[in-house]
Amino acid sequence: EHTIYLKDYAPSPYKITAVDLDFRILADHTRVRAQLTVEPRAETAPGTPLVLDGDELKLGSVAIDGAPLALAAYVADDNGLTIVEPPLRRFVLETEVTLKPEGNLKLMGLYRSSGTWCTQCEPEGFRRITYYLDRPDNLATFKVTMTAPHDLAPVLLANGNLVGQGDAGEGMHFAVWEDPYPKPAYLFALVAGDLGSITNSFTTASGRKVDLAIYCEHGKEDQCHWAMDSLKRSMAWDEKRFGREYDLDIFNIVAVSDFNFGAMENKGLNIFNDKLVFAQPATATDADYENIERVIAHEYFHNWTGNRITCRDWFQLCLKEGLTVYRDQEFTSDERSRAVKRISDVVTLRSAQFPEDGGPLAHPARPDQYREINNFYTPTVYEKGAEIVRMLATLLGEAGFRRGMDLYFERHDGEATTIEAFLAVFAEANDVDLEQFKTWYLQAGTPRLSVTDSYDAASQTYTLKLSQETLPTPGQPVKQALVLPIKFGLIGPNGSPMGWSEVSGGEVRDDLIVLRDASAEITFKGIANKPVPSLLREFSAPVNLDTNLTQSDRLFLAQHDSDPYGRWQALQDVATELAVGAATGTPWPDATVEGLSRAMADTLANKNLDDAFKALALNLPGEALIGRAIGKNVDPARIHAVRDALTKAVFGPLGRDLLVAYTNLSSTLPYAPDAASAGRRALRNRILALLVGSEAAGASALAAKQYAEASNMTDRYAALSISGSAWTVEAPTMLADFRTRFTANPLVFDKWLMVSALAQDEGVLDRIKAILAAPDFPKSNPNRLRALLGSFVMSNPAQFTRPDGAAFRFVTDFVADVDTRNPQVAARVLTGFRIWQMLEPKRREAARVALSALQEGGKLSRNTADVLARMLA
Ligand code: BAL
Ligand code: ZN
Repeated sequence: EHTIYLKDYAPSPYKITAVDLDFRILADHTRVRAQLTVEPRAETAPGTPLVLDGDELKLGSVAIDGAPLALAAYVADDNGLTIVEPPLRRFVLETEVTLKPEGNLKLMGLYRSSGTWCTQCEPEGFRRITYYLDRPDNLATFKVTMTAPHDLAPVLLANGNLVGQGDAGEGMHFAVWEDPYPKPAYLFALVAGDLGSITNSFTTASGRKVDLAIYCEHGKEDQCHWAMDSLKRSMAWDEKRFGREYDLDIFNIVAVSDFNFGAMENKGLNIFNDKLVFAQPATATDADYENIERVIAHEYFHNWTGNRITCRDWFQLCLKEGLTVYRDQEFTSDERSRAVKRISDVVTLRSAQFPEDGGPLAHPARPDQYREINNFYTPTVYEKGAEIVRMLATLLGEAGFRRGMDLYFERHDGEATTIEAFLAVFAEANDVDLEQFKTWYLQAGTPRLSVTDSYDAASQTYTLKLSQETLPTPGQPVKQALVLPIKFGLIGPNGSPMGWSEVSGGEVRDDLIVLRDASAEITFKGIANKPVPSLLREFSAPVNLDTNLTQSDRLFLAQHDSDPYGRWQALQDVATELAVGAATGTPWPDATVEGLSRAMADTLANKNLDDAFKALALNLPGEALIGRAIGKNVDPARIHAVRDALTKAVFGPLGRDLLVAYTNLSSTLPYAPDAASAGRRALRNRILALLVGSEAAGASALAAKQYAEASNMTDRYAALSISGSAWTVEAPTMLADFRTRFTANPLVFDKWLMVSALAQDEGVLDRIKAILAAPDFPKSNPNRLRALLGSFVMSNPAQFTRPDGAAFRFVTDFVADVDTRNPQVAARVLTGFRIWQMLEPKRREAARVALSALQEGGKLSRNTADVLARMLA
């Protein structure tokens, strides 16, 4: 199988500078005529062929400067079109191809979703529309003419500005769009369909009025207002925080129901998975609202970090993705609670990225090879990529980071560039060396940071011994030391911060230790009492931290750390140690469980902590996280049982407090999506989960009551998922009710699918099979498939890994089937197996057998074959 290497990067011998596309869209096919202005590079030798990418295109004609090419002058095959001996001067290449968007179930290139024609071109979809240099370093201006039947497609949209439109006779009409900003083909988009819309406008800091519109299926316009509000706030925030203004007169968003990604940042025409647009209180949860806000912001922020400055090649994907995730995280932090956002992001990182980084699919944030680039839209590229940018901001400080960003925009606007160029602007703007820091982009694996402390009363000296280690990952047996920014504080016995008179042995700046070597020993002088260290505040580096802190030190931190993340982490650490012990044969000390229980009660009662924080704190680490803390020979069913038992032991004694708090948090106010209201609901629903989880008397009936009486989807869905997960006696009736209550809404159907997939009882697999086998199950829609299968493999470890291997076989059969329609969805679901080598022998063997059978079955897409090969390597 063909592997592509970063070291082989070379510019194309030709560049395409201008693109003129003419789409004739008909009910059963689309004809695309492309006029590409092509120029050889100065150094291109005569006779160098022009090799254009193409995938599943039906070629009609080829001409250069208006003259049809003889058959011998070009070769069209499965991979594209080669012009054997193009002129060594500027010329116009004209091609005509026919597409079948109606049968395009891969959802890459031009396809139809509920009748609407739309496109997805990142990373390599444009080659499914026309022959092209489908690589991000070719920047061209685009002019697009679309002609389509007026009745099927009254709305015709493409990138940039609308420069013409009119009647085209015979029931057809046309529109002409021009994008003045040169762009790579992956940012191309068009939409043609019968759509409704809402409109608004935004005036930029320099006074440019931008017309905003969100397009959607007729009848859903009412559900787009939150997305519009989020867009306007994003535009204002990017001006204020990064000095970035929008640069066209129009910004359009289109919601479609069949989409592989969450959304796509096409220049001036973002296309969204409709689940990330539609929100109204009766059908969307607080989490949906926050997600919509985040993704609207993310795609908008790409206009500068991604579109104005793009990637030279796909190895640099995290140049735009990691940076843009960092920017959207900062947006959410500014709009909502910074501490809550940080903790939530840490949870996501640990549950999605750490398992990737510690398993067979581990890869650097900037990979140096791939077989299928679609498989690299990963938590490592996105979330670890954002952590790397965050560490840069921590090391340089806010002002230093902004200086670097300003220089980045100034220097690289209009370019396709690299991680090296990105780091260079920060180094230059701050006069620092980032050579070692760059290793974060090149090295896979989650480092382990070990810290032990000691105190000498006689000399009033306190010492921290730090060391770091990163275990080998596929293809990288030897690891370098990384630059670790470690935010910290020392806390005195009375809970107050402690200072020191002198520090030596390492790089310490105020509240930041920077560890650059494999180890360091840092000594603080003038310390009158033994402190408790709060380490890695704000989770300032994406590492696994090991310390010599005792459980009572942690309980102390849970009470006294001024860093909310630190408090939250301390509670997590106490619980993790208890759960790991119990799952591996060390019964938990009752005193520690009681201590944790009291700490949880104090957290609940604390008037200085906000509800959203409490909702995160009053929770035990997830099963997957406990499994990773154990590390090998993992038995997920045992972990599930231990976690249930720990929930009862810790929260059972708090039953009365929890019930009182639950009642006090009730609200009769109409639903509002703001952070404070959402936090209140989050805490109340967390408490409900604890009551049900600790089997408090009447708890399952209380959940059923909340479900029945809920006035919004957040409360209804919480009650449903809590009951469904525990599979309470009321759960089946609630699920049946939910199904009929929302029959007409596919996005709510996804919630039903998710709850169905996450039930913790042994009947879950058979129910999933039955759901999938129903003749009307929409087997081509990515949202439906991810809701059912994605949730099951990623978030129901105990049932997915059942020891008889039945779930493994079911999932691999599913992957083989979906792979024939949509390889991206198939490959993504398959990544759920990434934990297989950590399992205990029986489950491990069952997983290996299922994976091997899938491989032996043959005929897999490149996407799925690539994941599978790495999984079994
Ligand atoms: N560029 C693909 C979708 C996203 O990350 O915004
Ligand atoms: Zn992105």
